[in-house]
Amino acid sequence: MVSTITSSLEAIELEDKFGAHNYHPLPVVLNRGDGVFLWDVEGKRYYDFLSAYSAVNQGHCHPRIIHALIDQAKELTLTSRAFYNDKLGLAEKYVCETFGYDKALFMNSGAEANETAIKLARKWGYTKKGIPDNEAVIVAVRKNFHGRTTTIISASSDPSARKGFGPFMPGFEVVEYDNVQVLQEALANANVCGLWIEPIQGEAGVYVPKDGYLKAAADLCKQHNVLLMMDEIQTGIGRTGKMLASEHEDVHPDLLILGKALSGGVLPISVVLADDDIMLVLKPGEHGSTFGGNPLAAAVVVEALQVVKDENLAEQADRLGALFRDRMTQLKEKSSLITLVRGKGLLNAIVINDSPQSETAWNLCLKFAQHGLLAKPTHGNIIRLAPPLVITEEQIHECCDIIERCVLNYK
Ligand code: IF1
Repeated sequence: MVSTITSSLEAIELEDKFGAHNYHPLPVVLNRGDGVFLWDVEGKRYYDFLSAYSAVNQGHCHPRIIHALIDQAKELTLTSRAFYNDKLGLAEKYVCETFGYDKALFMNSGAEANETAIKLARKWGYTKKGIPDNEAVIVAVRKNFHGRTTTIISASSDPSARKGFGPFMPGFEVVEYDNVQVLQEALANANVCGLWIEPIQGEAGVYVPKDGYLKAAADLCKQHNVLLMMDEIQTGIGRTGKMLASEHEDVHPDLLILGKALSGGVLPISVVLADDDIMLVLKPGEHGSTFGGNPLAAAVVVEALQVVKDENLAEQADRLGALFRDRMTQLKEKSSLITLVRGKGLLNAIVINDSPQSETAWNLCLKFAQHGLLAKPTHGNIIRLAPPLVITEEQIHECCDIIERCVLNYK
């Protein structure tokens, strides 16, 4: 018999006893979400400044997306790809027309979409670029984050992502991010099939590369016949002030990798988009997944993206993001606690004036929570601040007031 949780402590104790300890959550137990707000078991309301790592750009439980979910759930949720269904083709057409590609391959998690992109780039390298079998190289960059599978962490430069999980997948060369010179050298290797980057490095602490880096990377890929594999799982779907962060530099990746807000945080949906000369290297039976392209996800993704367009969420992120960074920059001038403010659109971060090993950022996030705002440090002394894109100007100011009060009174 499943009972209900009546206190935060009870929930935390249950997870501690019966759940793997692969996370260190803030001591907040949530049971309701609506737009920019979350509530805990005791009924306290919070502004969500993490947005499930940019998966709820449309706001928690967006009525239109929930409606699409419920309507489809009553009809058909899963057929497997052994058969066709009447929703997948519509969703494929919708995302191809939205992002300007010939074909889409739906998966579930972001990691699966990145794994799909790796297989596509490699197979394209062998069949189209003439790379000798099993010698394809994908160039990745330091401080990347693309997921947690053993192949993906094989390209990670983060010891905590790799320690204890070897042996690793060969075929990755990791070079410095935001450095065009090293790209020139790395991409000149005839065995390189892909360059795998994020347009802004989220996990690394919202690291925005210098203007022109993405464009230079795209040009070098063209010059060396290398596929540009752009992981927009966190930066896409309006988060940085454009539908895709790549658009800030007019870059059109060869392989576009999306996830998270593709479903508005309602269920796991990811997708890889590419043109025919790349996507058609995959033949029937060579790739897929049980839930990939299921009709429930297909119905949700169309509505979730239409909400982003109808509510002009990318433009909203651009406008309110600038306002937010202005407020944070003013705060930085008033407090020695903040050394840097950076970001684009509503994907921002403040860097705390303390070592990455210090508890300062964590303690500050505990203070934020006490004052009704949820955020969490990434990499020790960096606090990512990323509300749902449906936040209003008035709410942005209210949240900046909360952050300011906590920072200026921090002891
Ligand atoms: C966790 C990080 C963020 C991503 C990019 C692929 C994936 C992610 C750019 C994989 C996922 C999530 C994973 C989540 C926390 C969060 C995260 F801290 F792990 F690194 F956002 F920065 N590419 N990021 O950001 O997508 O398989 O998770 O659907 O693992 O705790 P996924």
